[in-house]
Amino acid sequence: MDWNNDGLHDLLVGNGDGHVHLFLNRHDNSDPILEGGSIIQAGGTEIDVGMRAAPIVNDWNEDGRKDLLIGNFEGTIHVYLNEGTNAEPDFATSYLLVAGGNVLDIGSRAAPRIFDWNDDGLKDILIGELEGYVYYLKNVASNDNPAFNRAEKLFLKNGNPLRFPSSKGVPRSRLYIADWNNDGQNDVLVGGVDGKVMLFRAASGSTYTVTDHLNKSLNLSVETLKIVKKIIKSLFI
Ligand SMILES: [Ca+2]
Ligand SMILES: [Ca+2]
Ligand SMILES: [Ca+2]
Ligand SMILES: [Ca+2]
Repeated sequence: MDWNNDGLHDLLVGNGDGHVHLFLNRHDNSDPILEGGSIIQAGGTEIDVGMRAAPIVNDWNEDGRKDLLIGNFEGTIHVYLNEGTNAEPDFATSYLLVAGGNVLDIGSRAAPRIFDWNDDGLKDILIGELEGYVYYLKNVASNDNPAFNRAEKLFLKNGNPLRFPSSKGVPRSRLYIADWNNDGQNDVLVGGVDGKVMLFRAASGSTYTVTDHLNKSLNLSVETLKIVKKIIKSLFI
């Protein structure tokens, strides 16, 4: 993520207290050296989404300027549209994401990702949350003015909902989407509170349809990745 458009990757960090911290890279991309850090503001005051800020950067309204979407402990997602430039983002106000005619409330600890899940050319949202599930918000409008029906859970081929299991209380799913095994189908990586990462893999040659409303044929199976715990832990602290 290049916050100030200088070609150097920067770091944006959501904090437990609801703030979003920016650390600008003042060196290069092969050996980043980060500046001390500042708290992102909107309307002249520090952004505060309550608790457990989970920010993502995306040009939400497709006006060519990066915007900010922030999930939080309340289970909502705040949208901050950039009224400045890409080099100097500036935010005034925010609104809460709506789905199915109501303010989206996924429960708790909303951790969103933006991705065109059903491959129809419209960006969708996938959301991790407190209970370890992954919710899908299908964009039924446009890319410059997205609109969503109610959130649906992702399901596995066995009919169970995709969920990060955890022996340490609430799982707190956080996800990333990538074609992990390079078979041309998107897979889902989910991290949880215990520091582990699970891979939910779309099997090749699948004839299974997850659910009709997902409008996507996927055969999801699960593998636990034996990734060194201390490395993964550093990503989710
Ligand atoms: Ca930069
Ligand atoms: Ca924008
Ligand atoms: Ca889509
Ligand atoms: Ca794949």
